[in-house]
Amino acid sequence: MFYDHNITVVIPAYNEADTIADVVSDFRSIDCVDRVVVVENNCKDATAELARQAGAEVISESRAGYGCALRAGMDHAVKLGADILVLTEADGSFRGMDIWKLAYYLLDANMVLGTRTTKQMVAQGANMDAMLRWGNVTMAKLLEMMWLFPHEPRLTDVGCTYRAIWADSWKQMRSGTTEAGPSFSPEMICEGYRQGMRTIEIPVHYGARMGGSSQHSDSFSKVCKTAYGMFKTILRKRFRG
Ligand SMILES: Nc1nc2c(ncn2[C@@H]2O[C@H](COP(=O)(O)OP(=O)(O)O)[C@@H](O)[C@H]2O)c(=O)[nH]1
Ligand SMILES: [Mg+2]
Repeated sequence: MFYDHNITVVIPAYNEADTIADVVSDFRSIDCVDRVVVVENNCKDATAELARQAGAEVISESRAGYGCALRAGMDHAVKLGADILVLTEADGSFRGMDIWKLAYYLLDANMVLGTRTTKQMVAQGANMDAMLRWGNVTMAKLLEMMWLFPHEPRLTDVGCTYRAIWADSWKQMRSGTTEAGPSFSPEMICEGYRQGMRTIEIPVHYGARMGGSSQHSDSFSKVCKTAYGMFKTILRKRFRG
C-alpha cells in the first residue's frame, strides 16, 4: 500500500528464466507493493514456473508481443482491484526501490514515466550508449512537438517501460491503445496527451540486463525497426487519433 492505494506491479516476460526470479523478489521486497503479476506469451523456458516460485501471480496472454502482454497484465490488475499500476521489465535493468519515486510523483499526475536518458543514472554496461540515448531523446522531442499545444510536454524517453499510472486513468485510455509490440510505450503516452492527462517524466536508474537477451534493442537492425515503429505510432496518434 502507498498511503491508501493498492499497488500492482506488472511485468511482461518473454523467455526471461535467467532473471525473472530475482526481479520478482526485488519488487516483492518493496514495502508499498501489494502484488506482482508476470505476463508471459508462450515462453519456451521456465519463466512462468520460476516467477510463480518467487511469489508472482502468472498469467498467460495468447497474443504475442510486449504491448499485448502489458495490456493483459494491466487489465488483470484492474480486475483484482489495484489502484496504481506499475509497469517494469523482467530483465533486471530497473530496480524495485525506484517505485517510491514514481509513486510520490503520481500523487500529482495521471501517469509518471521513467526516463533512461539521464546519463548520471545509467549504469556501466547498460544498453544505453550515446546513439540509443540520443535516439530516444530525439524521438521524445518529436512527441513533444506533436503535442506542444496545449500540453507542452517535457520528455526525454518514449520507450521506458518503468512507469506508473492510476488504474482509473488506464481504464480511460485503454480503448485508445492497439499496438502489439514495443510501440505500445509511446502509444500510451500519446493517448494520455490526447485525453488531456497530466504526465510527468522522472529519471530512474537503468542498469545492464542481468541475463538473457533483448527482444527489441540488442542489434542495430532491431533498434532501427523499433525506432521506426515508434515514429509511425507517434505520427498516427497525432494525425489520425
Ligand atoms: N510477455 C511478453 N513479454 C515481452 C515480449 N517482448 C518483450 N517482452 C518483455 O518486455 C520487456 C522489454 O523487452 P526487452 O527485450 O528487455 O527490450 P529492451 O528493454 O528494449 O531491450 C522484457 O521484460 C521482456 O521480457 C513479448 O512478446 N511477450
Ligand atoms: Mg529490457
